[in-house]
Amino acid sequence: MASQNDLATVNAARKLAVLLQNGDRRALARAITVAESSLPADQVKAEALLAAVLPRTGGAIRIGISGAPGVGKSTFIEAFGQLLTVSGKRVAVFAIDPSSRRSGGSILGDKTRMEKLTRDPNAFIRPSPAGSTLGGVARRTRESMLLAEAAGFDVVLVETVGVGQSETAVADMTDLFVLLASPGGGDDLQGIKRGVMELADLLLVTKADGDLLPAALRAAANYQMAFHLMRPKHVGLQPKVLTVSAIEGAGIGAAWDEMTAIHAALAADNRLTRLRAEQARRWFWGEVQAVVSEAILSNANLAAEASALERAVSDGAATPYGAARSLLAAILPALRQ
Ligand SMILES: Nc1nc2c(ncn2[C@@H]2O[C@H](COP(=O)(O)OP(=O)(O)O)[C@@H](O)[C@H]2O)c(=O)[nH]1
Ligand SMILES: [Mg+2]
Repeated sequence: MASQNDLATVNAARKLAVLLQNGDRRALARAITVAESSLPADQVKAEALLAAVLPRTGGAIRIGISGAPGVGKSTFIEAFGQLLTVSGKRVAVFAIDPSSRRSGGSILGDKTRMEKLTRDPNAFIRPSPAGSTLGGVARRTRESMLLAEAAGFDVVLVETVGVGQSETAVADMTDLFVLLASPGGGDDLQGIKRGVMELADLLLVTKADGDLLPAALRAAANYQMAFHLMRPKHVGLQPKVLTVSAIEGAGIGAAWDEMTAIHAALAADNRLTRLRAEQARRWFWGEVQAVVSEAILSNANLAAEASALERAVSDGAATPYGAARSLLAAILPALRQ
């Protein structure tokens, strides 16, 4: 019986894949909803769907957009996205916000800042998937990105909330990591962590307009100096620092030109292929951990065994490694049943 249900599910997935590959935005929205669902039937469907579209993925320029809250990410994406759609490109915008709930994801609140892009037929904007763990949220965003590529989107933007570990997660699923910084008052680099700067391929100083213009130019010079003192992320590709004003539309085209130049340089000598292969490899090992954890927690006996071992570790009665080995010994026969 189960296999007949699965067959129907797989057929439904194939139909959705065809609609998706025709570029239908509603099909993309539905496909992402299926991929985000935790219902077992949807999981079977999502897996079939992703397998069906996989050969059609990889065609987009994948760009992470990061920066502290209030720096101007959403306003920049509104202006940048329109520049791209006007030139005939199709743009998908995703977000990673592990703190978001269905009712109030960061982009949902920000849709007011992306009013025009939201209504643009060549744009697709999706709020962050809900989730308590960054890993779970990141997995769904990666899958959504693949689905958008299969639907023919040329540029995929992933916005981070600019706090916690989300920057690393986004840098690990995109080709380029663009860091936004606001014009500071003085010489300080506004507490942007060195680790985050090291992820950047390009830094954009925002709000370079009106009274803030001189401060923006000063900040840009300071950031450029800071990059000179760092080892570049990619050999021979020193990150540039540009100023932009999303409100006046200044510098947005230059920022895109720089992004395409970096992307072309990475593609030319296969670094892009290697980068994506390495990202896929890490994703796989992340999934191995996730799949094993899920298998444990969905089996009552194993879950009980795991929490007993967890307690033993917290109490100092067992070492984490020893406890993990004991759990593995319990899992192997259980999986064969
Ligand atoms: N002057 C100026 N203000 C901007 C610009 N871009 C964004 N802002 C303002 O900065 C604030 C935060 O912008 P938002 O896009 O929501 O930032 P996010 O939290 O990084 O997404 C808002 O009040 C914007 O109006 C800009 O280019 N120039
Ligand atoms: Mg925002």
